[in-house]
Amino acid sequence: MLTNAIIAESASEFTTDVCSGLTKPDQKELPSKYLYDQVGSRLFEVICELPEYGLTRADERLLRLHATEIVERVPGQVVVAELGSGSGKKTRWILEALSRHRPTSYYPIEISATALAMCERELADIDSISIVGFEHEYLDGLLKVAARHQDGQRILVLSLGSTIGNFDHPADVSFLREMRLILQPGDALLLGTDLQKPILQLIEAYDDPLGVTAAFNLNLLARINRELDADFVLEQFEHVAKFSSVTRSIEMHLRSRQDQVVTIHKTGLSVPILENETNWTESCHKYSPQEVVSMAEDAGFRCDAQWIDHEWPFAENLLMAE
Ligand code: AVI
Repeated sequence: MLTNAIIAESASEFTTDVCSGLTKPDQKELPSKYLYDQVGSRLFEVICELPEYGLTRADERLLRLHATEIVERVPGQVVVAELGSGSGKKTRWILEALSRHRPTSYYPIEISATALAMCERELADIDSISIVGFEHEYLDGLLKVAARHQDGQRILVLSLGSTIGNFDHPADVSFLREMRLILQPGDALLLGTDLQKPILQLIEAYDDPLGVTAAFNLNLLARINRELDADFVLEQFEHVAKFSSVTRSIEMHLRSRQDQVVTIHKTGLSVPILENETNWTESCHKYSPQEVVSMAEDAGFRCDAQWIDHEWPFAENLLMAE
C-alpha cells in the first residue's frame, strides 16, 4: 500500500476571501469551505454522529446496502476519485466491493489536510487498494487524477454526503458541468444528495441542542483569529440556522449580538458590524429526486440509477458521463 499526499498552498486565498466576504455591501459572507480546518473537521465528524443529523447515516446505509450493485454498474478497470473524502468511513463500502474483483487506485481530494490524514488512516487496511491523497480544491484535484488516467480505465468520481448541496444554485449545476468537462464518456459520478424533509427536522439537524453545529460555525471566526490575527470575540456572535423556502436550503449564519468593530490585524482591515447583522457561512440545499435527474442532464450526465433512504430522505445517484 503506497500512501502519500500532493499538497497545494492556499493561505493567501483565505486572506483574500475573508476580507472580500466581510466587506460585501449587503450580506457579509464567509465561504463554507473554510469551516474545515483541523478543529472544524473534527467538529464535523461529531455532527455526523448526532441523533438530530441523520444525513451521514443515511448515506452510509445506502452505500452499505448497494455498494455491490453500484460497482457492477461501472464495469472494467476503475480508478476512484473522491471529492471531499471526510474520514473515509463511508467510502470503505465502495472500495471493498471494488477490491474484491480488481486492484484499484483511490485518490481522495480534500482541502483539509486533517481530513485527508483521517481518511488515509481509516482505509489503510483494505488490500488491493493504493491510496494517493491530493490536498487540493475538488476540480483541481480531479484534473490531476484525469491526467494520470490510462487508456481503458474509467474514473468513478465519488461526491458523497451531499457536498453538492453546499453550492448555491446554479453553482451546483455549473460544478457538475465543469466536472463533466474533465471526464470522458463512460466515466461515472456517484452523487449523494440530501432530500427535502420537514423544516423543523432540518432546523434541529443544523442547530442541535448540544451546540456542536454552533461550535462548528463559530470556529470559523476562531480560525480567522488564529490564522489572520483578528479580534473576533466569539461570545458576541450567535449561531443561526434558518430555512429559505425560496432556495429550499438551510442557511447557517453568525449573528452579531451588538454593534462592534472587528480588526483583521494581519491585513490592517477594520470592519464595522451592526447588532443583528449576520455573516452567512453556509447553504445546504435540499433536493427532490427529479431535480437531481434534471440537474444531471443539464450538466451532460445520464442518471443510471437512484437509491433512496426513506428513514432520512437521502438519494445516492449514479450518473454516467455521456
Ligand atoms: C458537508 N455538508 C454536506 C454538510 C451539510 O449538511 O450541508 C455540512 C454541515 N453543516 C452543518 N452541518 C453539516
